[in-house]
Amino acid sequence: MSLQDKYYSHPSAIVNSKQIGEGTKIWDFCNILEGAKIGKNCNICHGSFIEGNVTVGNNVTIKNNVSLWDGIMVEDNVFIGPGVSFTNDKFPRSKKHLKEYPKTLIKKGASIGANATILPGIIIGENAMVGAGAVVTKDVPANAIVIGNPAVIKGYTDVEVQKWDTFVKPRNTFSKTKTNVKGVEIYKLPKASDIRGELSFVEYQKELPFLVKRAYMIYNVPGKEVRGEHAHKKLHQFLICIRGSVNVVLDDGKKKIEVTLNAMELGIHISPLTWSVQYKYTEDAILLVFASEKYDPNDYIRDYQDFLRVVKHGK
Ligand code: T46
Repeated sequence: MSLQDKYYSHPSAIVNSKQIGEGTKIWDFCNILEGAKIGKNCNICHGSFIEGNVTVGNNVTIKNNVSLWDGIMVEDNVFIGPGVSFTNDKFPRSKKHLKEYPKTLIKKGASIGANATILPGIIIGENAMVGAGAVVTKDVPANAIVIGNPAVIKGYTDVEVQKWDTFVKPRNTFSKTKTNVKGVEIYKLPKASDIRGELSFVEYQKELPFLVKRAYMIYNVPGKEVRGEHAHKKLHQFLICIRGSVNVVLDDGKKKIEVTLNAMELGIHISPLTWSVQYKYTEDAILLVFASEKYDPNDYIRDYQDFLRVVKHGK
């Protein structure tokens, strides 16, 4: 069987690459240069241009009029919308060429909306979603939804919004509720209210499931900033937003929830091996965190793929 029998290319397409996977379709007026590596079952639509130092994984969709320049890597199951503009030179000048082009990486399952622009050297994380027309100037974390120019994080894909006030018990009593994310519980803390004001408290083995070796506070966070984006190997944490409001995304590798911490009497217990993101801080927000261990940079898992691997295989 010849190479051409394994994939389809429209008669008007120019295909000089010899590394095209089975079942791939290359439509009219595409141009695929020698050296480009294209996986199986891809769909490369009208007018797309792919340079030689480009790798495209399996099941990738590239809609009309997309150019993939040298240095771009696209992993499996990525969707690239029509007219998406990739770039590989931050300060282009006519007839001046870089010795080496920055590497742009679009990770597994990510989608890029129509006419978005991706600056050179950007990494777009697993399952991220780039909105139509966004201008992506910074790396996009796994599962993030970004929009605008410059693109900012507006949310996370596939999160179930956890409304805490729908299931907590009446005020002034303590309650603890499991969530759909393994190892994450939401606590409604007790509160003593009287004419002098209010007092909320947490006590080990009642409202606090671990002994505290460390506490820290996060505050003065500019509204568009996103913190966290990591998991811990051994650390238990308990989060209380003691002023303002912050959204917390929690992910056990299978399910994701988003909780808005906007009341003093609300706490979240986060067990080890939970991917956590904190964002949408209000200007006045103060996040108080109790931690079961002293600070240890080696306890962090910062790469989402590593996190999924550890959750699945234990290492
Ligand atoms: C988490 C979320 C909720 C220390 O030196 N000691 C500490 O106890 C902590 C927490 C941090 N640091 C240093 C390490 C970094 O140089 O403070 C700097 C900022 O920390 P990081 O970038 O980790 O901040 P966040 O907001 O991304 O994450 C923090 C916690 O580190 C993390 O465990 O779950 O808050």
